[in-house]
Amino acid sequence: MLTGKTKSPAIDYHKKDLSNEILLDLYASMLKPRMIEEKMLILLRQGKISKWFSGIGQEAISVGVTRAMQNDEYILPMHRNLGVFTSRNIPLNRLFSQWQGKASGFTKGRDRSFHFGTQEYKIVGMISHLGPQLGVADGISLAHKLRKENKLSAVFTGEGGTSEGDFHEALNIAAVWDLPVLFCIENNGYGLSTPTEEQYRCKDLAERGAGYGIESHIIDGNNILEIFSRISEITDSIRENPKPVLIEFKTFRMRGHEEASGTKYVPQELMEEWEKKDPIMNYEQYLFEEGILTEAKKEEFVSSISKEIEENLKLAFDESGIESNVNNELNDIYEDFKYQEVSPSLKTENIRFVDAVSQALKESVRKHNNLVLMGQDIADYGGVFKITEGFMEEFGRERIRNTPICESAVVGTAMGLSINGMKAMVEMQFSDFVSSGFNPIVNYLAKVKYRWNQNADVVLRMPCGGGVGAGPFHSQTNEAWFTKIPGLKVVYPAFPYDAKGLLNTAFNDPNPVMFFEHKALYRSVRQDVPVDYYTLPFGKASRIKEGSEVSIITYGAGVHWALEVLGEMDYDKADLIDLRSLQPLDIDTICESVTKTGKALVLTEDSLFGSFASEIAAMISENCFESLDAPVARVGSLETPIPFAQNLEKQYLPIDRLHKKLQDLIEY
Ligand SMILES: Cc1ncc(C[n+]2csc(CCOP(=O)(O)OP(=O)(O)O)c2C)c(N)n1
Repeated sequence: MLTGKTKSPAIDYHKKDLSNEILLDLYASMLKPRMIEEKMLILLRQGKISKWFSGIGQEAISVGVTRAMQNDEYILPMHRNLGVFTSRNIPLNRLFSQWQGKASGFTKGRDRSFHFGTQEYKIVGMISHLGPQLGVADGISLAHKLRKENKLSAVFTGEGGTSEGDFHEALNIAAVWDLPVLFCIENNGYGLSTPTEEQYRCKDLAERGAGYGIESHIIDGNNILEIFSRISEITDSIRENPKPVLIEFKTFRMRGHEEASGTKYVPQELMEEWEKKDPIMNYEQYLFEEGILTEAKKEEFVSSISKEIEENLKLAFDESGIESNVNNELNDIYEDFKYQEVSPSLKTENIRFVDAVSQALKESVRKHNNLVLMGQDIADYGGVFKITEGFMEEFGRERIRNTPICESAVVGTAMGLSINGMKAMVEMQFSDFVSSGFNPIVNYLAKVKYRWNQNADVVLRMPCGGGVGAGPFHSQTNEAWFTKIPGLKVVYPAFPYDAKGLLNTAFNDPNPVMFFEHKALYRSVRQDVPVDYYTLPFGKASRIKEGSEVSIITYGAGVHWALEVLGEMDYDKADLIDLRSLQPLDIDTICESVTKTGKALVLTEDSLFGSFASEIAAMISENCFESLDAPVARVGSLETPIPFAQNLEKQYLPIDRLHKKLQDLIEY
């Protein structure tokens, strides 16, 4: 592939005033990923590596873009961008070890191929879901913009990935916030086996730029000089005047989606046509014709790259396999966090739950000057629950940011802020809408620390819960969607005092925290709360009532329902435990209580099947079986969506069933 000489280049090159040094560097920089790939294809056939996504024929894009970026600017590549990694001079043995799941790679064997990031080389690799990458670039660039650093990020997607909602959301956010992001579409003709005409209807994807109100360009993705010169001009202009720019690179995927899948569905003529436009052979020919490259010089490049590949492959193959050790795995789920107790002052005021949340938020924005709040209508309007009312006046529009209705890319943006040294909060307008941002939460934020040791310093505020007559889409309590995902912390206070202290802790904790706030408690529950800043630890339940005959374990609105029913029954022998935080969970307090009483009732607002209450019931059975005098009782909502009409909602929620269940358990 690298030896042939074409008659004359099928690509029109203009070197303008580029020095020979740069021209040769661009050549060698394309040659390296090509030679690595050719080696990988051999190893694949020998069964020495497992899977390979080829970027052969697309090297000019990775190399041209990376060379036009500054080394301290982030690049977010996809699965065919080996040239980004090699152009950032990552030692090849580390790449090879990464692909073999070994310790010198970037993920301790936990993720494969190009699914990793590295702060050292300012590369943020993809997750398999493709699109979320784009919102992350928004966040990285927002951090640059807020710090007035005149830097941009460049993010890649295939043309297939542009059909995902994340593409639309990320471009839209970048547009309305004028974020310095270079969005690079590599249009290589096929998304797996799907040709472009089955992927989208517009003529060129670059046309979409106009739809977002952003600049866009079409660039020949096989012409390294056009890419390097035009992207250099564009990146200069973005640095000077922060703005998003959309580039559509026209290129072609010369091999199968991955090596095992072949290219049978691609017409042979198309292959032949694009083979003539090979970005390396053509450029090589051009350099020969210009007298810039000689056979001797080419041989020098080839032998030095080949030596580098062989030496580094040997290092990787000689490295032993990753050690498997359960503790290593479990210890890398969360970023270390040393909780610092800030004790409450004696001075208190009687405030509502909603005021406590608002106070913690305000104090945390004051305390952390790198914290950015994002949410729909949270700026001038103060949020639908008025929690951020007046914030914009104190902190300004840069830190208190109204977002478009783009939950997924906003969560991605929060991730990007964290990658680039900031803290972020996202307010879901209602916790129900988190389903539109579910993917980046459970697949990006939750897993990123485990995958490549990057924390997600993000708090997601979740106004949740029923009893407010708001129907199926404004009333859910969806904590169980998240409690089962390793990597997330889940906090669910029931009182203003706890809400303030725990929310302050959430902002100190460098991990992703899902903070549930029950809407029905916002204005109905009051408490004397310290006026100053204080913190409370996660993973510590609170004993609301001390009793010896039955344990009631619950959280959120359940705590108030339990208090109500105990009052109605005039029963004072219950040990009432408010969990406050679900992940981490205070198993010790639960077990201690159940061991003492011998009876346990677990109460949740969620419908029972697969609920968090079910998990606690299982834990009690497993850990406290010998102390139990009765089967563990669970009380929750009906197995239906939550209905709107008052009587239906009342019937759905567990409160009316609680009395009887508790009575039965006491009498068991
Ligand atoms: C959300 C999601 N859906 C489906 C897939 C499976 N998948 C992986 S790559 C791919 C094709 C991507 O095409 P494109 O974005 O054009 O990139 P290319 O592979 O052509 O470089 C598909 C369907 C996935 N990874 N993520």
